[in-house]
Amino acid sequence: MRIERIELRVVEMALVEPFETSFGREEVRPAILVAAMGDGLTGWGECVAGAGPWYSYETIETAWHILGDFLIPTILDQQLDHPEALTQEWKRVRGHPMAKAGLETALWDLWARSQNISLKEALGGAKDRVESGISLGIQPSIDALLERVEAALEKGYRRVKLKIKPGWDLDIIQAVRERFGDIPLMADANAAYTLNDLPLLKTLDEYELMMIEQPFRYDDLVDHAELQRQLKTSVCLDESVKSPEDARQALALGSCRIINIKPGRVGGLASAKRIHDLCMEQNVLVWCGGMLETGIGRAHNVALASLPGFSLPNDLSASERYYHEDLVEPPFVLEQGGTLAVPEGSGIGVKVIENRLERVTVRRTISTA
Ligand code: OSB
Ligand code: MG
Repeated sequence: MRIERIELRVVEMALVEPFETSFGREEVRPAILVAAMGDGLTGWGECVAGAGPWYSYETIETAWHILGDFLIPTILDQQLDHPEALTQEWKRVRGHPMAKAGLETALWDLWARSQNISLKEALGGAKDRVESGISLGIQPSIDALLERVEAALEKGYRRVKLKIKPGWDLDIIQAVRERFGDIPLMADANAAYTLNDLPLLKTLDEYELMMIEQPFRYDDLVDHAELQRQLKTSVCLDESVKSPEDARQALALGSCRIINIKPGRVGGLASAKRIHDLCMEQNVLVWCGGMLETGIGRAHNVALASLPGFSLPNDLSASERYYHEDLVEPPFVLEQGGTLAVPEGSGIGVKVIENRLERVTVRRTISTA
């Protein structure tokens, strides 16, 4: 198939409730949605760059620029091969994994549709349902947090992740353990600590967390390795792993025992799959992270999480946990045993609701061959 047309749009999605992490607070989630077209088919992708360079250096503006000026021109009017060939071609563009992933995921969807297979099948997925965890942001008070945890457990979420930062860490973990006992619990620091906090981080061992996610700087591997040597609790990397090469180095250094794989952060599904394969070979556990995606990005993540190595609950919650109205039909719902069903239809297996999409679109551009 020849790629005839690519549409980019910025959407702004109001979150059901504000999401606060150690790096900031979001009430509206912007995203770039990518539609790649050819042969009468459309493939959808989502770029997870944020409004500002807080989680990583990429933003909506940098991704718009890299997509429009460098990535789209390499594929427009070209024959669509298997999407795994793209990663090689895009090596020339240094960094910008979120921009790459936005387009790469759209091409996976388009390619799977052209083969009339599901994305799950295209990726080599095995599971029909994936385990759902929930990520709870920093709350105004401990009581507010305890309420959120209770509601999440009642809904059936398989594990709870608490966002932490200095001053919102030991007390809240202790409070949650006291109230809810030995539920599957973990913490995510989004790079808020340094090796100077080692004494505090060591006291976390008492609380038997499943893991602590990205305690140190957004690109650190060396200090995380030192921490992992000193902690009983498993270290999980998020921000620091932006490519399969980063993952290989993290494993070589012993920087973590677990990796949170986000296709959006690592340049797309092909890289995500390579990290999964590498971790499986070396007995490092993986799960699929999230970036508050709309149903489009969520569908990609759910298909990825159906691969056999995703053995821990994922940051893949129901659509209603993020948005009052998701952009896809059917929305993702929490089902039996705290799981999401992996769509079986062609490509991402969910339908984009065009009129909702129009309502949240704030910018748009079309490139044609
Ligand atoms: O660090 O995993 C993170 C959301 C935005 C940016 C970074 C992170 C997160 C989450 C939410 O934790 C995960 C989700 O999409 O449910
Ligand atoms: Mg994280």
